[in-house]
Amino acid sequence: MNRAHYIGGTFLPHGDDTGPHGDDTGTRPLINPVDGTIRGKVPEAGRETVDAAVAAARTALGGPWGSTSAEDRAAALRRIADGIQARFDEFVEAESGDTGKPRELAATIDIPRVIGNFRAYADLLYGRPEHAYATAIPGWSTGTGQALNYTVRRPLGVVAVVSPWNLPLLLLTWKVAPALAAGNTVVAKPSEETPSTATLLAEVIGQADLPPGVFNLVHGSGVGGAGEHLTTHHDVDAVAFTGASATGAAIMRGAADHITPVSFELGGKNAALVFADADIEAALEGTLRSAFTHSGQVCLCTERVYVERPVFEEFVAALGERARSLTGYGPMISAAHRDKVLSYYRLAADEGAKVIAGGGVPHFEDARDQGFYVEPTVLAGLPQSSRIVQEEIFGPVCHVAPFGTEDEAVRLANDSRYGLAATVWTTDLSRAHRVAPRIEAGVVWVNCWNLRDLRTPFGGIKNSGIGREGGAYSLDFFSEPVNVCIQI
Ligand code: NAD
Ligand code: 6OD
Repeated sequence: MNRAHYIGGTFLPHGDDTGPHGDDTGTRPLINPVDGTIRGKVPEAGRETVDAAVAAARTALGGPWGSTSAEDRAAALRRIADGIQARFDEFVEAESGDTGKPRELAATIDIPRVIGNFRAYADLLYGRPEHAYATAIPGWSTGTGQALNYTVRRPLGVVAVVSPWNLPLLLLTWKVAPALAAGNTVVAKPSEETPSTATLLAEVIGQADLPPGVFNLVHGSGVGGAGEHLTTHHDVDAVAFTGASATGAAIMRGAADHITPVSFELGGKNAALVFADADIEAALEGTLRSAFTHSGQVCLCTERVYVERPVFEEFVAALGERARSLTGYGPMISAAHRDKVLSYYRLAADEGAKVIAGGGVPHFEDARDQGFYVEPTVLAGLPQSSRIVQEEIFGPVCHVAPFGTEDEAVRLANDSRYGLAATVWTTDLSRAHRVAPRIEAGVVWVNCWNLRDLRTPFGGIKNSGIGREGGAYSLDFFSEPVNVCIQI
């Protein structure tokens, strides 16, 4: 597969045959996290390549795309969704190949959601209300009678989309679809670790009859690379970013020079609160899923579990047993990320944590032993101030601690610099309603986890993000209201 930049409706030649494009800085190897082998190459866009992509997006804004109706754009999004659906298996293969996630996960979550993102925004365009206000002319103004105000929304312009490696195309299209729906043009930069499905998307868009330059793709790394060139670019009108909080802070500093609006979905250290009145079986299965899906490499994964004292010992023992029996899980994305996660496992041991399950590296006696696997791990016994309890690890690990009262549970959940998501397990309806709104997080699930309705607001507070995406929230971010006032 040729993972090339896609600019102005054309894939640029790169790498093997032709050498780097423009001032590209060569290629980097793409590593298979399952067995450590090299599975391809990714070009590293230099500044000229990023400039060319932004220029193509700017030109496309002034072309036919700039005057498309919502109906035309909805039809374009549906053609993209159909194009992905037609190549479903190829997308699954590429997503699973880049990330190492089990094919089943890519086939049941990632790629269906990618298609869902395009379809959802095609549908949502029709539900957009337009506002009009009849205004009485005040005495001090000239003229008499009334004025009519109406508010139209216009696209922001050229939008930069920068996305991470964990749910590569799901998170990229979660921004690309509403950005296009609102009439913007896009320059996307996927993670350098997972460029394949974004490249397939460019192929699909190339066949979906969108004007050239409406969607552009550049590959490359972040700091000092394509990501930084793009997000600091003077001709980019908005940056939509998902990734680590520290990266968000760096992007925000760069965006400040041009007062570029940003939408950020950042890190998390998500809490689950398990009350003694919960359906314990459901809470156990839910916590297992929320801690270990995609080996903990989902920003919404639970890394802190607080359990009410009367059921604490029983819960910890059962969660440990279930974590030990997990099979078929995927690796960490890279050797570097595996080493980071293992450094937290070592820190936990050094700090005297009780290792209830895992804590090391699994042995498979096959090629996976050269891959980047770590064991699903359950820890207990550390104080709330421990780095294990405070820092995002982004691996298959959770720490379980007891609580005594509802107030204490809420206090512990909120004792974090992050505020992305939380889960509450209780059968007491009043308690659920009391507790959920007190939790400092953008999303609170009660007796479930990661149930997503694409119309609902999604995002974090504190270090977990700025703004909300989803449904009308995304369409609001990706467009600007303009008020027109006519005296009548
Ligand atoms: P990352 O921040 O390292 O990289 C994300 C993207 O940003 C990549 O494309 C990268 O090349 C680019 N990038 C890095 N530095 C940059 C810079 N200075 N300027 C511009 N671009 C830059 O994140 P990651 O390691 O790919 O992903 C894991 C992180 O993402 C975790 O912290 C996780 O919590 C977070 N995440 C958050 C959400 C959410 O919805 N809140 C979703 C998924 C992942
Ligand atoms: O489901 C979504 O829309 C979403 N933004 C999920 C984020 C997952 C983070 O890894």
